[in-house]
Amino acid sequence: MTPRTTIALLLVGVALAFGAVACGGDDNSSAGGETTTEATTTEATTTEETTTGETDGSSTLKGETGPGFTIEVSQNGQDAETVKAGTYTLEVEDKSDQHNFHLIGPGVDEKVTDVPFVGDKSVTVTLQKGTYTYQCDPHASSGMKGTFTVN
Ligand SMILES: [Cu+2]
Repeated sequence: MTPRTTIALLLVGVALAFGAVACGGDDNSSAGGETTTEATTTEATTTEETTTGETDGSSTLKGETGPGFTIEVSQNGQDAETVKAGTYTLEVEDKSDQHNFHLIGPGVDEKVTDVPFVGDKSVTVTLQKGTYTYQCDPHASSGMKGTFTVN
């Protein structure tokens, strides 16, 4: 991600340099300068969107299970305790082949990952008012679970 960001910044820098040169020239080249600026904006926006999608976002929930006997759900980097009703992208990071991620609640019974699975998996879930439980099925009885409230 860092190399990509660096390249994007370099491109912006080059584009700005060209723009400055164009603006410094005669009046006829000002249109070209504007075009360059627009292209730069588009690239910068694309980079931001990609970054935002990967890190947070109001309609994204993150789930994490393993590598130890821990499971959690967070929103915007904070432990999710109350969440607004709506449709979410649930991004689960399964860090162990001994645990899974299972979300249970009103209208939802979603085994996002299986026990042997290790890696990232995303699902779309629609959350309604009520209490949702996320758990690792083999270890839920040992406390490897949690809840959050949807209102
Ligand atoms: Cu487990």
